[in-house]
Amino acid sequence: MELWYTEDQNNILRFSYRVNQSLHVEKTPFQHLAVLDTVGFGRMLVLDGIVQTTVWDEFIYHEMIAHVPLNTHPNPKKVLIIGGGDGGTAREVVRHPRVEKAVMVEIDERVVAAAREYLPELSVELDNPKLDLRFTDGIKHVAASRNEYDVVIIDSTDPVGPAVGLFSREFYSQVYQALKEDGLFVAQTESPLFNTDVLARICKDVGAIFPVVRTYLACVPSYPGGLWSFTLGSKKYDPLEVKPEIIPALGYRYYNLQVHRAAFALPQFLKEALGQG
Ligand code: AAT
Repeated sequence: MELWYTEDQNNILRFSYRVNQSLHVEKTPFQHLAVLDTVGFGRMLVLDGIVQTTVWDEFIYHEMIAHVPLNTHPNPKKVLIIGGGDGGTAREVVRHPRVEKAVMVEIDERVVAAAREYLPELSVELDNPKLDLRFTDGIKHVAASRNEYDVVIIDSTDPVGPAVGLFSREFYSQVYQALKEDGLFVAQTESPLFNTDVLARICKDVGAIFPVVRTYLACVPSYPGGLWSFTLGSKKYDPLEVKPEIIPALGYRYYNLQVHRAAFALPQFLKEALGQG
């Protein structure tokens, strides 16, 4: 008998994965958590019925959410990661040679525990001495930080439940204050096709606070529609002016100089919806 897991991507679309077995299911204080072993995508982390990452395509999302901002800032010594409980973003951040310290603030300790047990490819660097892992609400942590970080990476769930506040204008203002005078941040900002309105609202809010706002895209097959967006807000550095000589040779699987630049090319409907480019 074939087992299938079906994700309701939104109210008009369902996506099904063929599954070998369910490895872990629990209700945490914050969300429903499952780890599935799929046939085509390898192990998969599911929170509240939404696929968060899979071993097969995680490199695309994690390299793009980490290395675009890290190579836009010439000296990203101190980095804050919000969310990212699977460890994929932290893995990319700590391997960047100019990062000296990374603080990771995840609200749900159980996501990290599940990643440590079932997703070793992602959680591999969670005990790296550069990383300071804390379990609390990212909103609280940011509100208590002033002029502290070079780069902030918001690797959050969709804007429902505990992540709603991570997509608010007030939060982006707090991120501005938590950054140093030449700091920058990036956030995963949903599907450019299915959530164009959300993305446009985010760009407007970020643009009201940061002098530089740029959205970039990558293909993440396990997210609704495949095409995914990230939005970068910066006090000084423009990601389009990336300096090739500062990109460290890290054995990337997706990211490189050409991808960095090309990711900011926006289709016409998005240029118009976001007022960019
Ligand atoms: N690396 C890709 C995986 C994620 S998971 C996002 C994480 O954000 C989850 O572990 C969740 O517990 C955490 N989180 C949610 N809200 C908060 C908060 N307020 N503070 C700190 N951590 C939080 C991202 C997947 C993107 C999916 C796109 N569809």
